Amino acid sequence: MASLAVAACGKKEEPKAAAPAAAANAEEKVLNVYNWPDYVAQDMITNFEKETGIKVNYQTFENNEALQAKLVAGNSGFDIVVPGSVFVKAQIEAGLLKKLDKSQIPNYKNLDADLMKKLVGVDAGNEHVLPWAWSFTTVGINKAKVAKALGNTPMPDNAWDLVFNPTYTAKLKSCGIAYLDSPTEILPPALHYIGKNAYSEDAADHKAAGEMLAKVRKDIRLFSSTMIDDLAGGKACVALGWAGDINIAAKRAKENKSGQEIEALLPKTGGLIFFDTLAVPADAKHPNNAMAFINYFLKPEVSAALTNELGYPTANKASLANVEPETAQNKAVFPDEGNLGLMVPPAALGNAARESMTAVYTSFKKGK
Ligand code: SPD
Repeated sequence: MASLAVAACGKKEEPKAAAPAAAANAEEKVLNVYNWPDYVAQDMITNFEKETGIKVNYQTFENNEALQAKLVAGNSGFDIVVPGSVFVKAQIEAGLLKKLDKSQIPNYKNLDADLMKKLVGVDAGNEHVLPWAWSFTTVGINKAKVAKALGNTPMPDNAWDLVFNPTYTAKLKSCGIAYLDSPTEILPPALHYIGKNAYSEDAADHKAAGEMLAKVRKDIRLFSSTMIDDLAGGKACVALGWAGDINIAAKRAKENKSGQEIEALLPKTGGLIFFDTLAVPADAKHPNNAMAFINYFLKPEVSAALTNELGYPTANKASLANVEPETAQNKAVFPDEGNLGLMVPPAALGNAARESMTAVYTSFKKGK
């Protein structure tokens, strides 16, 4: 009665309070998602469609550079994209991402506040993005093949030597070394290996990393966008890749009963932590559906399924109870405090630094 009386007096407070839901209903029931390959739990999309009636169109991209090009071109048509933390700051500064409407994301409270602090450097106030998953860039190996190719040479103390030190790469080229195919995936670990800031914006540092890389170029078999298959299928015995994808390859090799054991190593000098983040392009046509998707993803059991099935750690603290013990105890999924302390935290790269890295990477890849 009281609310009817207020409405009869012509006051607008109550309709305003109901605005987000009304807006969500007004959008056509469509959501266009652009994510990395092998990065969603099996039933997540169908379950979201069933629960919300929103039809999801799902496409994938292979590296941050490809996503960046789509966002910069504009009118991508995507409502949800998943940029790596290294690109987020520049994307926010260029006005490419919308602020999240947290009033439509009640499950936002499930996120781990400590991990969210790690993103503040790329997204001040955590206003635009939140983690889909995180992991670290490292070296992955097929244990038996690497042992055979190294022969009498023992495994190095520092796992990065397997991909950057010619003494090791010369031996491992026989079973195949694969690098990720992207300047911003290769230059940061190369800089870290030569003792520079992994996210240095100094072109002279990039040049020095390029000189180190040139010495191993002849030993690199693949620049891979299909690292999981390349490792699990035997095209490569060593990978400079993401721990999460190496974990997937390990699982696949086991399921295929290949007898091959694949492992993501924890380098003594540390891997490079990254976050892949959920974001909404500034020109998204279905931002309310995007918020519904984010809120759905943040349900504990939904976030945990990504970690259980794919070996990428979740930043959803409330979901940790749903993570299977074997996955929770796997240090290649959730590194312990000691290892985390050694790792390079996520950071941003500006446009000029990325251009300089691209120039160095392109010459390295061409072998010139
Ligand atoms: N299979 C999922 C791959 C996601 C990798 N994103 C990594 C970005 C690191 N900079």
